[in-house]
Amino acid sequence: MSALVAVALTARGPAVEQSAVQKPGYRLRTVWFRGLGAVAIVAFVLSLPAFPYRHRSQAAEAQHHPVTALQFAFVMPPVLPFDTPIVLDVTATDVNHGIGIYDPDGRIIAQVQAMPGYTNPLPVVFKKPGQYVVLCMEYCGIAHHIMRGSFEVR
Ligand SMILES: [Cu+2]
Repeated sequence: MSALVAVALTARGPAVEQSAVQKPGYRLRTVWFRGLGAVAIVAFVLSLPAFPYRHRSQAAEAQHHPVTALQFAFVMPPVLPFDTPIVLDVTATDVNHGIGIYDPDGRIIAQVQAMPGYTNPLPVVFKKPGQYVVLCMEYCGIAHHIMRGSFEVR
């Protein structure tokens, strides 16, 4: 609010020709655009190592574990192996769901859609032992918000 008042007070005075503000305005816009572009590129490069699907090439020889989503639960193994390339074969029995896997620190490490009539392979390597939480990532019905699962990695 105070910023609006400050702008209103400093904007008083005689009108200025557009040509007087156009060139500095375009220059400011160009600098702003290039700055945002640089920030976006740096953020992209810095976040690449955290990309969760880098183990896809290991999927061929990995163990496969079935995961089924249904209103409003996940059916999956209670224990999964630590530091081993595995593939979760994710499907659904009723409607579309999303499966989001959170590590013991609460960070999401992988997600994929769970769709009826289709098995979505999700290659993953669990780098921390402990209790993982699975949350539905797509609104799937009245009890979507309580749809959660868990498994242990050891
Ligand atoms: Cu849901």
